[in-house]
Amino acid sequence: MNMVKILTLLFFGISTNAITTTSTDNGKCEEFTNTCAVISCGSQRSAGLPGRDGRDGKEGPKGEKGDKGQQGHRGSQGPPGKIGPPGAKGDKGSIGQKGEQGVSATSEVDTVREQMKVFERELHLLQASLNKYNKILLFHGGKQAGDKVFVTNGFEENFENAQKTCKEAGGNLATPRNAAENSATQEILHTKGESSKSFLGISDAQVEGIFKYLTGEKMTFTNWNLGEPNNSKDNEDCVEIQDNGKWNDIPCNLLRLVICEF
Ligand SMILES: *[C@@H]1O[C@H](CO)[C@@H](O)[C@H](O)[C@H]1NC(C)=O
Ligand SMILES: [Ca+2]
Repeated sequence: MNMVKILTLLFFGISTNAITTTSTDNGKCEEFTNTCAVISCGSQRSAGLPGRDGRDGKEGPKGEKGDKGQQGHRGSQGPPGKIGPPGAKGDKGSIGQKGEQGVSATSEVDTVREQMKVFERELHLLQASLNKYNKILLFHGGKQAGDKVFVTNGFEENFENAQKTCKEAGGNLATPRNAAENSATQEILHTKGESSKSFLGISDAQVEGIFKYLTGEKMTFTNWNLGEPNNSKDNEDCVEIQDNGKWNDIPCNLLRLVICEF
């Protein structure tokens, strides 16, 4: 075993010792150290002067790969990566709770139809009721003409009071606006006996000679007796209807049968 090899081994041992920390390697180092001491002692034979320092030996073979070092510190965070491709379509969600029942147009129409039927029935009952009271009224002396009904309370009053009575009853003083209405008024006079007379809702109190309805409207129908209106004694602003259906202007303070129209 030559010196170079021994030194190399020795160096290797020390190097190994410096790197490793295990107790097993420490034992190896002591072994090499002892070997070195024995050889050094054995070479002390000649008594000559010590020689010059030897030259450096050749570079030894490459050592074995060392053990893995300790893990390094964690690096700083890198830049964000590119946006990835869209993910696959997710699974279908579970079915939601059932909503409240809506009102269908069909059922609404049915409801309206039902209500119409109810209204129709009530309308028929109302019509029957009206017919009944109309019969009672006519039986009691009322006379109908179109949608008007003429009726008397059987009393005689002056023009002002007769008008008031009819208003309070919810009607008006009889005011025939056509032949049919005039006939209906006349018929009432017939039921009250001969030469019965009644005031009409007509007057020329505002402008002498120009008779108008009490509403102020122009007349649409007249049935004056021959020679009337004559404004006798310049005191005839009111009008009466006689049992022949003819009209005559008379003083407003006379008493006449009250006939109202409704
Ligand atoms: C005028 O009319 C009244 C009734 O209102 C009658 O009594 C009188 O005779 C009439 N006069 C004339 C001149 O026709
Ligand atoms: Ca007259």
